Amino acid sequence: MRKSIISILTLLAVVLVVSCSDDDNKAAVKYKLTVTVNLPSDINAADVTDLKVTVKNQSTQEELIADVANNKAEFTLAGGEYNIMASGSAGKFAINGSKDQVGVYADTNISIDMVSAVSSGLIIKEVYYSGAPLPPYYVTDQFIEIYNNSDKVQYLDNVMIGVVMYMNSKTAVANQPSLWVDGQGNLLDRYPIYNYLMAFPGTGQSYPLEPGKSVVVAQNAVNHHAQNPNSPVDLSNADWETFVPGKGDTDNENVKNLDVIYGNGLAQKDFAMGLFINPLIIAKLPEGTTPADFAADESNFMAEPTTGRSDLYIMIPSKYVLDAIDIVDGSDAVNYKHILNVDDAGIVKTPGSFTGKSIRRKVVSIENGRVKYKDTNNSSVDFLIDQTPTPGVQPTTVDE
Ligand SMILES: [Ca+2]
Ligand SMILES: [Ca+2]
Ligand SMILES: [Ca+2]
Repeated sequence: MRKSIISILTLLAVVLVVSCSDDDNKAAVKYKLTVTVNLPSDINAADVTDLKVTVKNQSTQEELIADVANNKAEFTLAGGEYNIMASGSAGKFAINGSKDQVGVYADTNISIDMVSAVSSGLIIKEVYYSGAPLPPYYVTDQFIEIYNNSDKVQYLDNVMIGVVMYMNSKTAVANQPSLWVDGQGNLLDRYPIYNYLMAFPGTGQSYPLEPGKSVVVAQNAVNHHAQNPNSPVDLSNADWETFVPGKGDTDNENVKNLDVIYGNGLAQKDFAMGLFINPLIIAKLPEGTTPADFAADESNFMAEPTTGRSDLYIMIPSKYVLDAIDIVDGSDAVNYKHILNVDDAGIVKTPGSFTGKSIRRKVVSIENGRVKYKDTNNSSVDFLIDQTPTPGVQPTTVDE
């Protein structure tokens, strides 16, 4: 009896060894991925430097980087789904491109069309949107900080702030491919704004922002930490706040209010950013067009595709975007982009909600106290996640 048990165990062990090595063999199969990068037409190939391709395995998060030679980068990869990102620079231009959810289950060739961008003067330095640690449920302490990263005075007048619609409004499912696509499945070149579109008031040069200066825009300009010790911020000294009249929103009379330009049928009590997914843009219309003019033109509105809902969304053209961050929830297995590569070639994967943490742009240099932030139009590499919020405070050390 004992002997037969031992031989059964031995047999099991052999089976286990055999099946393990079988699995190892399967995992060991590798495929060749060749990525061809197509440079933007306005970029001279001779000016391009630091051209690299990064591939990231979506399940293991393993990352590989290869230099581009003769417009190609090659990888040897285990089978799986990959996010692929190409980046480089050409003088004052950052060039970027990406492709998500590329399945590599055989030798594979793909090409990426790159886009060029010059950093705008006004950038989003920091965003805190994730909510204070629970309990209690406390999410009114959100803020956005806008910084002048250029060497010239920039004007906040008529700069608009909006969250790009990131969910199916009928099912309330957030993490799914955007509905706002063309017949080929590509994101539209204008963005539907969720909830409220807000804008700075002013007549053109009413609100100058000097180089190296910032403004904090609070959802509510109050001392949140005093109201809820779990909230990391005191926003009572914010420069601006979002105030929606007639909805029971609070108004700190010492802090200037942004204008409400439009609220759609889902309009809430206040301008609220997404707690999990938060594709954020700041934009400015051409000289002479005010946000109110824009909102008076019905061709600038669209209903949500495919769901049959009639609520209209105001659509902000990509060409007017100053800065954008495609923030996704890193705890989701798969993430979807809502912002075009030309505005943000990457995504910021955050650890989720109710963390009391912000995301902040990396500091590339500090000269005579003047901070320069990284803005390659690729938030995957431009931002630090999981930061203790520092509204209105610029770092004193360089991040990279
Ligand atoms: Ca408010
Ligand atoms: Ca106020
Ligand atoms: Ca940017």
